[in-house]
Amino acid sequence: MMIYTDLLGHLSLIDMKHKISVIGGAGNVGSTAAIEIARRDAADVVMLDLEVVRDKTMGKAHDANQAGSILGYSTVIMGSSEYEDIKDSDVVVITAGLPRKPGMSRDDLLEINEKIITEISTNVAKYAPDSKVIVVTNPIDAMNYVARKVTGFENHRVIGMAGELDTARFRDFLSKKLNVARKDIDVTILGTHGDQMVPVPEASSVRGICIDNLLSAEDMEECVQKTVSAGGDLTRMIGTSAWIAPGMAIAEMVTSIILDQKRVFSASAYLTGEEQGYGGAKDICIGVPVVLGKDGLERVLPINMRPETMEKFKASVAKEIEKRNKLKVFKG
Ligand code: TXD
Repeated sequence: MMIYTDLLGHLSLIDMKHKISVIGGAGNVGSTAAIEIARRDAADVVMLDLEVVRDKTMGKAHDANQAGSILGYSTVIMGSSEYEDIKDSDVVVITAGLPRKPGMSRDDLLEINEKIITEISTNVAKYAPDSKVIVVTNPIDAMNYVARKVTGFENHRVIGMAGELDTARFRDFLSKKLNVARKDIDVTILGTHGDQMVPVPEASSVRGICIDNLLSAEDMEECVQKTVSAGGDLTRMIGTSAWIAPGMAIAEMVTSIILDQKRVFSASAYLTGEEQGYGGAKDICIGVPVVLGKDGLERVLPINMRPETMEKFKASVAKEIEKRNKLKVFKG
């Protein structure tokens, strides 16, 4: 909303709503993100999915609009299977693709999801050429790389969501160990979204008190291990990958961009080798702390890792390079 006064001095409100499109919008993560974005009343939402699930997409959009009567939001949520409908989107969120089934690793999805992300990115570049893109599909860092290459968008306009989910899980486990509120715990997680993610104790605190002062090394290691295995554990329990916390994480990132909040997230970014503190890692997308504002990914924050953390980060980078090398978009 923007307030302005007319010539007679009357105050008026102009609706300055933004537009967000969610590709894969009929799926678990996409529809949850769409509803949470809608609830914030700052943007209209297009949920786009395949023609074959058009009825399901439309039905979910109607359901979300009807929830607005109860919750009081006036956002319009539109179901669609036509790319013309994503025109003029401020942010396009890509959640389309296969999720993990129990026993699968995120990397098992590489080949099939690369095809899907390639097709979608081509359409995003055509129909929403000025948008920022948030990629969510797994394996996330590699899919973020594909989206950046195929759209041809600048680095700051293509961002991957995973770290915000991993940090949420880490905060939950730490909160139980420390018996303090989750929201008073700040953590950073670097590296690939997967077994080689790198929770960073030296960049984790309870209201600024370094976590090392509050937790034994064994308890910290237990929380780290639970965080690393959390996605797989939930997939086993639910039968598919989680969607509630992922949907909320997406909505937080979208909100920071459209309202120019400049909030800091652990997120997947394309590194050029110039970023300070990341050992010169380049030509990959990987999790680092970033500032999200109206231009998308406005800055990668520099970090000073302990030697043992740097070792883990380098191993994570090596793993991501392996994955990138398998991508069609990289091999050409
Ligand atoms: O932290 C993270 N990044 C993640 C990522 C957290 C949770 C889930 N993560 C990944 O998101 C998961 O491994 C999958 O790769 C995606 C989507 O997971 P979701 O649980 O939402 O999967 P669903 O429910 O199967 O939804 C996928 C939707 C479904 O409606 C398909 O019809 C649609 O994607 N789909 C497509 N839409 C448009 N265009 C194409 N080509 C397409 N292919 C599938």
